[in-house]
Amino acid sequence: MDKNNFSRDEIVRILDSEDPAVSDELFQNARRIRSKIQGDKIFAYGFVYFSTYCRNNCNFCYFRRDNGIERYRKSEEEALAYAKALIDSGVDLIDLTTGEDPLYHQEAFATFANIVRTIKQDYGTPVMVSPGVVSHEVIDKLREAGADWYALYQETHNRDLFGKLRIGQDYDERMNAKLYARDSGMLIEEGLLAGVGETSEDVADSLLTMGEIGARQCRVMSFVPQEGSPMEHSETPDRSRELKIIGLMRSLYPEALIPASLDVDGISGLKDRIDAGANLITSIIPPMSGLMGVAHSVMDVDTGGRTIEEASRILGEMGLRIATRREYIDYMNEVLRK
Ligand code: SAM
Ligand code: MD0
Ligand code: SF4
Repeated sequence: MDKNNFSRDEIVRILDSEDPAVSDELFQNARRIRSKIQGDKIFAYGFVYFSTYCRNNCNFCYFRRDNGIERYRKSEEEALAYAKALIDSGVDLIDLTTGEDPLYHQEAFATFANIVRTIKQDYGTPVMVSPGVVSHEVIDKLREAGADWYALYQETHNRDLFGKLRIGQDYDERMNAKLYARDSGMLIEEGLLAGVGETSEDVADSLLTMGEIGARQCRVMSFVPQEGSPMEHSETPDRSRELKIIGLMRSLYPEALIPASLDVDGISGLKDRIDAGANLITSIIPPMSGLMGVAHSVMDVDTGGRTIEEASRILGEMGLRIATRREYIDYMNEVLRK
């Protein structure tokens, strides 16, 4: 088996195999690759979901427009205070996320840009923006304000399935926003959802597409059913699938950032994802902030489970540690941007 260059058929075979020896070998190889590239370092991102308003109606999402939930918009001061607390706790980057909230793309765009600029310039910390699909002009301004990364997940690269998940949204418009950001010099993150009706062939196509479009961060999250959404009663998938996808991503893209998202299973899901080959912890959230996660909007947030301290403790038991911000910045500039 050629370890770093799986064909579509091999990917499908690994995904479909029920032999534990196949996943063990995949994960071992993934850990070996990670450790060769970055030793005992694991990166960590702070997550600030500063507006939960959204104009879209994604079938899987708690924050979809038609869900009658309580929503918030945080002010510039509040968002910056959360970001600062996360930075002081030791995260390597701040991920500024919103629902597709037109207010922050138009009238209140200055607020968004100010938050990015302050974190980047005054706090000396890299920034990822996850605002959904925005115009090229907004992407330009976010980049000029200092955003290093644009995160926008297709969820699947099967257009029919995309249409069933991201109701009323245009596949190409979403993809093109991402490609525009890449071409204008930003790093991009691509992502897929596991357990939303995709086939193993669809997953293989997503994995290969991530490489073709030059995504430097590649994510998979297991679907978690959301109250009040059309997929509320769909089942959450067995995590073995997400873990194998993480292992495959690491094998295919040795240098990529591959998240272990605390959003799916909280802090208790960290170890398995790191063992599968992830090299980045995402969704570190300031405790008692009233901020939300995405897939598990509240799990572990207020009790302090999603903190650097907790993550460090778990990594320590595995002989790993959180990378310093300097180490992250060097990795971004010397490995990912090369
Ligand atoms: N609104 C922006 C967007 O959709 O691009 C930014 C928000 S981004 C944090 C939302 C991402 O969270 C989705 O792209 C999806 O991958 C993930 N997500 C949302 N609902 C989820 C669920 N129920 N289970 C797992 N992941 C979910
Ligand atoms: C996470 N909840 O990292 C966040 C989110 C958005 N860029 C990321 C899905 O798990
Ligand atoms: Fe809105 Fe993003 Fe949720 Fe879709 S995934 S409903 S765009 S917040």
